[in-house]
Amino acid sequence: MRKILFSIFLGVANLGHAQSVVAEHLSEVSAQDKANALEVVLTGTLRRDKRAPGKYISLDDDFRQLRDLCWQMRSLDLSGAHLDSVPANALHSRHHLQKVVLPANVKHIGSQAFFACDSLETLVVNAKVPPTVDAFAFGNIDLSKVKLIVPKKSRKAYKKAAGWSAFFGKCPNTLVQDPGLGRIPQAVPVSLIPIPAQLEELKGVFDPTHLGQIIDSPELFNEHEHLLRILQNRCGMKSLSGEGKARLSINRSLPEEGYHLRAEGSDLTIVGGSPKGVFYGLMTLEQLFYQQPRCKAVDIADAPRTAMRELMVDPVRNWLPYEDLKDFIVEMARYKFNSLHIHLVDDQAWRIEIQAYPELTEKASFRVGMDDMLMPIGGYYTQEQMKELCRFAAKYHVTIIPEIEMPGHEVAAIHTFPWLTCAKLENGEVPIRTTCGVSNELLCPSSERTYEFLETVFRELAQVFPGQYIHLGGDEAGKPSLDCWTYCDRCQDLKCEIMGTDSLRGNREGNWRLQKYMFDRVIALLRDELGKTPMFWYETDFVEIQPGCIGFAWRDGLTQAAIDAAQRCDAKLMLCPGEHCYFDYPMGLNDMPEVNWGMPTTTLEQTYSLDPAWGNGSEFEEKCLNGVAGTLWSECINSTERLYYQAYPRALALAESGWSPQPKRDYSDFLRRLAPITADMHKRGICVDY
Ligand code: TNX
Repeated sequence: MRKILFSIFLGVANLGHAQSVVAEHLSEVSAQDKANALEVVLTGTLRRDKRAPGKYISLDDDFRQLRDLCWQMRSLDLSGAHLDSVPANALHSRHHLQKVVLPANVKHIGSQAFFACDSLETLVVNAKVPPTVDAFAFGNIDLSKVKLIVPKKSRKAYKKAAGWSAFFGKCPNTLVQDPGLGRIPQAVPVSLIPIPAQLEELKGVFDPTHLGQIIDSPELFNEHEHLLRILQNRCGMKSLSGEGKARLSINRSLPEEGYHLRAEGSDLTIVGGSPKGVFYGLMTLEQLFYQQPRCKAVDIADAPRTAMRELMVDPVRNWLPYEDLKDFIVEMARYKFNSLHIHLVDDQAWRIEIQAYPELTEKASFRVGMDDMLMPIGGYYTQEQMKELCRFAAKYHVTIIPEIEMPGHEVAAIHTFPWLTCAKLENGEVPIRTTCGVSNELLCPSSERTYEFLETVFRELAQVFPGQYIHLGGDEAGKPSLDCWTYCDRCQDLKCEIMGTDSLRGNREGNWRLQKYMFDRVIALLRDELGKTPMFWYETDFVEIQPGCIGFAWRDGLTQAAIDAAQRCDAKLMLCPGEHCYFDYPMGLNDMPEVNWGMPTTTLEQTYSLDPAWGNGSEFEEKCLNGVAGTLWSECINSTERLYYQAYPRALALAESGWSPQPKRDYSDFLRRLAPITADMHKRGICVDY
């Protein structure tokens, strides 16, 4: 049964007529009506899909549809529906939601069910007995602004019930029924992530409130500021008036990112191999204060196992506002990540201003829809913003790595300039892609105009991003791969010329030589002329990793093949194997289930178990291993809150895998140290669950 009650025009989204929808189940409602719905009334026995391993596509889950498809919903009335439980993450980060009515039979509210529903004004719960409430169900909402309406005779019971009292202003909105995480132990053992190479707990405590002076050099101006910030935020110190001394200094004989920290009595000393090292000492210091402003006295000697610890974000498939990137940097730096890789273009959008080609962002930075989520997704970063972001990130010793894909995952550019491809296009154009997956239209390697385009783009990019690295993509160029070029005579001529034989003309075999040709030309520009280090997603067809470049081992099951290539070529490799490092995959079945391409799951333990040397021993590690990366592809990450939810706590496990010596690592000890750190994240409004 389904009725459309009324329609009103919705200017904001420009999607036509918004509606009030009444239905038993949302699967009865058309995609467009779901996208337009401002008011939703459901009357059926609400379904929560239970997915079997290997089955990921869900169309029937009422809660997922409410959360992700009714993206404009202001009001949700479930008073006539049957449901025992509002599942975990049911309405996670739905910022428009103002009013919710829950039925009389509801008994339980899952963790993060209403996380960051920060426009919520009225919550009506018709259950006489207060439902049990899991951790952070109403996290990141100012509950004093929410009117809770419950059956008259039950008001007292709600006032007393765990998880509900905060609505009555009785206690702050902290964790309730916390399933183990976030509980702060009394004895306060030292809990650091990543675990330092050497940690000695000394007798007594370190009491920063007795500090009176910071002794350092002008070179450490930035670190000085960080120390003041930490003392103020963590220890409530507005000024330093005690007798203790904080000494920050550099000793170049230490590893560049290494540091020695001693905190005892009223004195603090941090010696770093460079300002970076001092900064990491300060990040350790801040974690020592997470649980209380006085901590155990410690002596720590620390340095990273791998040079690059990276997280990758994808503002293409879903948009990530510029300001949110800054917050993300602050958070990752706490765990000693030093690189943020931004995937700036793909089939679904072009997200960076290129002054020579304003059409790219004019035509390809806005679309409606990501798979079945019919919402407007738009935005791009100006060059000024990116320059500012790099300056900001530098204060946290984070390098920004921009990525422009080639020759595949480039539909946004080809949509703007169809001459970039040699694929046969219907009506001479290709639409912006609105679904996940792989497109067959590739940049044409045999056209000089392609190189003019790439050169212009990369020259501008090199001016905007001062960092050492530029990522060139290189993954998944069509299915079957590189076939677009099989039907281009000019490409086949070029291939035959490169190979010195006609034997593979008209055959897909050997087309990878064209990809190498294209990469070699761009690498020559970036590496030889602009002094950059090019990076790319390694595909086994490449066979080679060119000198001075860095490959990324990403495909499930093909890590050893990438390692073999790196060793063969004496090249550097980043490890981000899907099995451990793809944080876009859910941590467990049914955790944030989505319509997607069939994602597997990656548990926290699986991430933790990553050995960056992949069992290849010290020779590979010393010569070829550049670092580790965690990816946050955003086909299913449709809010910034969700980005954090996917990233953490797995990024903490990855941080430790990339930083700490293997013999120091132990999963159960990691879990112990994780509790106070996630508790701190909760306090700061970041939801993590595991
Ligand atoms: C594969 S990983 C891709 C991305 C997708 C991702 C989804 C890689 C280099 N390419 O285009 O977003 O899978 O997990």
